[in-house]
Amino acid sequence: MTDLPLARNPLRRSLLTGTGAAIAFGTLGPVRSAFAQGAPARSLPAYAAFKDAGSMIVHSANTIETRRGAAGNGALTTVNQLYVRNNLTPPSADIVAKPDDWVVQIEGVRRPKSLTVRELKAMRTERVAMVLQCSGNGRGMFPSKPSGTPWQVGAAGCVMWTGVPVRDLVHATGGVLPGMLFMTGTGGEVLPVGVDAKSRVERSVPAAAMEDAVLAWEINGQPIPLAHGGPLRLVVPGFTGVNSVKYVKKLAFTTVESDSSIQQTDYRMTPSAEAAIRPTDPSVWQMPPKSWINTPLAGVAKLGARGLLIQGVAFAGVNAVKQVDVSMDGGATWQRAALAGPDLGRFAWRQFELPVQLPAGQYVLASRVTDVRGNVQVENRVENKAGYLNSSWRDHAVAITVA
Ligand SMILES: Nc1nc2c(c(=O)[nH]1)N[C@H]1C(S)=C(S)[C@@H](COP(=O)(O)O)O[C@H]1N2
Ligand SMILES: [Mo]
Repeated sequence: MTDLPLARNPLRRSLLTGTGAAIAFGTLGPVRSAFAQGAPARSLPAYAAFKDAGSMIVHSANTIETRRGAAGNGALTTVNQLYVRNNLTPPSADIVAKPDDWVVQIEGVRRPKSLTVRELKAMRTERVAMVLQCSGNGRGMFPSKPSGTPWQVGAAGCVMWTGVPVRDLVHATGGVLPGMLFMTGTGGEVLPVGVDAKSRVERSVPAAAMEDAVLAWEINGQPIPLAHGGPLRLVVPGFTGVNSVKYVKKLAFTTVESDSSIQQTDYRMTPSAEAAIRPTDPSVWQMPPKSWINTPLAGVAKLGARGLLIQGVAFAGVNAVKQVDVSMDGGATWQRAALAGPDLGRFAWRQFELPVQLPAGQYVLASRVTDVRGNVQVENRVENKAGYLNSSWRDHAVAITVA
């Protein structure tokens, strides 16, 4: 019903699928909330058809999350189980047909340069494992029901990227010019004629993030598929997903933040009471410490001969995980869990596990991570208008019954 005005405008309908875009067209008024989650879709869209359908929740053609627990407790998330989020309709698949021909411009350095992926591949490569998490992951747990996709825990995964360290590129191009405070990546979506250029996906992060950032062409050892930003993606470890710009066509060091809507009027921690997201509110950049349990899930838990093995994942943005504590009584008391599996570096998540024996009864299982700097996962979500950065251990707790 509320969809009608959009149906009359095929351009908007096909191009714009996210909250950022909705804000760019701030005149949409009452259609915004229906629009913000994209066109309803039950099956995987063609560009993400390779996903493991049984593991995914298809919110819309451009918002697809991993079901809680579906990806198990592996160190890395397989590409066919990794969530997908596009703010605009992705570019044509033609761009990944000849990935080595893709060109990226480097600007804001002493010797600005255009480089093909082929040329990048001839440079020193680096691998980085990192959590890719949408800023809105956990939005579905906000009782305030902010508009936008109601993600649970599955707009997140941990993947390994291979590419050229941005600091090497900066070195090769003569260094960053003085006064450049930000690193700005521009996505390769082609905006149809007449669409405001502010709708482009262009994100700025503090320039210091270049020390960890990579221009990547591989994800988990395979060429990056279109769905995840191939042929080339800027990845900014420790920062929320929106900062890792897909199909990156320009990497610029800039004096100011991008004037794009996705930078200025979206992805900011605006207090809930405000009417609109304001460019002065803090941008969603580094991820706060967060963990959640993947087994058991809420419901009746079956105990094995050795009791119950509580398992989950924990990460802390740019900082390594120090410890994870697990509660079985909704946070009244805590026990230290063991960190399991390989340590893939400070930007990756760690698996944690705790074997427990539980008499029949009801339990509320929660996990709480502490990073090496002493930052502790928050008990309660930080309320904000758009429902970003929900890291609350309370919201992520699972109620189980042991029969
Ligand atoms: N070019 C481009 N980059 C983008 C986006 C986009 O729409 N276009 N979406 C961002 C957002 S909001 C997220 S959460 C991640 C999602 O990455 P994924 O689809 O590979 O999981 O990509 C980010 N990079
Ligand atoms: Mo996102």
